[in-house]
Amino acid sequence: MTPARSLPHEAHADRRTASRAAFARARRLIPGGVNSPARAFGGVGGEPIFFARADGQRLTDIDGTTYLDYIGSWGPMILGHRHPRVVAAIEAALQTGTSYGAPTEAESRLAELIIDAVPSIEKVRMVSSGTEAAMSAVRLARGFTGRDKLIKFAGNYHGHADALLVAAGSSAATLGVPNSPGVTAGAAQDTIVLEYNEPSQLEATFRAQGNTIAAVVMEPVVGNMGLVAPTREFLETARRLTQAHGALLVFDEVMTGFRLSLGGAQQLLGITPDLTTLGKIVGGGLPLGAYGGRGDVMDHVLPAGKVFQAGTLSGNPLAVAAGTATLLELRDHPPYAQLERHGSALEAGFRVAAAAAGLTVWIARVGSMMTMFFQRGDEAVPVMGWQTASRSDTGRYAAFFWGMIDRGIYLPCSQYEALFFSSMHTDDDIDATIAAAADVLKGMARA
Ligand code: KE4
Repeated sequence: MTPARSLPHEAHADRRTASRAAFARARRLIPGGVNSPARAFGGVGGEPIFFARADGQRLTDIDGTTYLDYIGSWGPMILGHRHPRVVAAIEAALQTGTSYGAPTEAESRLAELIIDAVPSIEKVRMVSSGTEAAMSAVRLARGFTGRDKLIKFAGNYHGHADALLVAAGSSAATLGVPNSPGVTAGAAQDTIVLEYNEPSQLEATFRAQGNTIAAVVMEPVVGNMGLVAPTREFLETARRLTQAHGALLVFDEVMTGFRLSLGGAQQLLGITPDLTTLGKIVGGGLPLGAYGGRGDVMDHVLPAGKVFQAGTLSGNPLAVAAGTATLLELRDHPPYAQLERHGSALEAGFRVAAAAAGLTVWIARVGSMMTMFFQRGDEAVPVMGWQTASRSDTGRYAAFFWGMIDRGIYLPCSQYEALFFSSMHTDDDIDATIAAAADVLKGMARA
């Protein structure tokens, strides 16, 4: 993988003097100057941009430049930033307290909305992040089945719990640490990593050791190696084998939940897992994750059962208020038809622009999640898993990223992430994004 840092694409850095100074200060205080590596621009070279505010579909950096936002905080901001209904809900919750460490009715109200929306969820437990949700779901699957082994897929990212930080995607892949130092052999020994969209590998693994497997954990639509859609056969094989061998099927819908439909990828694809993890949108941009599923499984969670999981700020009133307002807005005014229309236009526009520039790309999209993979050959190769995703031309992606930054479009700072857009993006925004992409790609063709 070409380290993008060696390919200086960051033109017009002089426009971002305040960001550069802020980054220099932050690096003295915070490892790498960021509180999450995905923000470090490691996948595109150059220095991260510091932001001052966000409004609707736009971000404004501390140098005063405004961008069309195609990250949306890595997924949560499906309604755009500072949606009036979400802001009002947070302000109202603020009037009565920020954290009680005791149950509130608002948590039951949000639980009802989640259970009503997500087909697999009969009971749900709230936590503070997607990582916590995935970590807890794995512990629950192991506690429920009494088994140790876990199957995950290369390029899938489920947060940074040790057992799941093996061949991980997202910033682990971007920064070349899919198997992080500090994850001990003991912690990873029960994690089996297979290739996504390879049903034969699932068949062989279950044939060999099906009675030792507690769970298959997967992104039902992958965002963390760039966007990779599942084949029907792959999904149905995972569902069939877990059922047949007494293992649990866990869909990690932290990214896809409430984004691909109100019921997430599982509703869109018609496959019901045993457990589902949630994050991002469910908290409306505040720290909230959740895991839920079959009632007979969830009743093993302490204090109903014996599988331990706890959290001081789990079900935090402000995050619950933001998540509730977000899910109510998505239920009352579903944006999915508009998101599909805009996604289809963006995909077609990027495809035409890349072809006109003579650049080889593979574009994958589901709803409002999309990735344009830059490839080296003359013929586009379908990206079906990490083996093909990891052959992407990350240097070309970096050039595209910086060209779009210079035109006021903020894309994910890695080839191995999906872009997201919101219900606040307009037809004009989509058209302007396509025009900017055509301009950048044409320039890249000449380079
Ligand atoms: P958090 O712990 O970051 O809330 O959720 C972890 C997680 C779990 N599962 C999936 C499918 C996810 O996409 C994530 C987090 N996604 C990354 C972006 N690809 C978050 C950005 C970051 O790490 O800063």
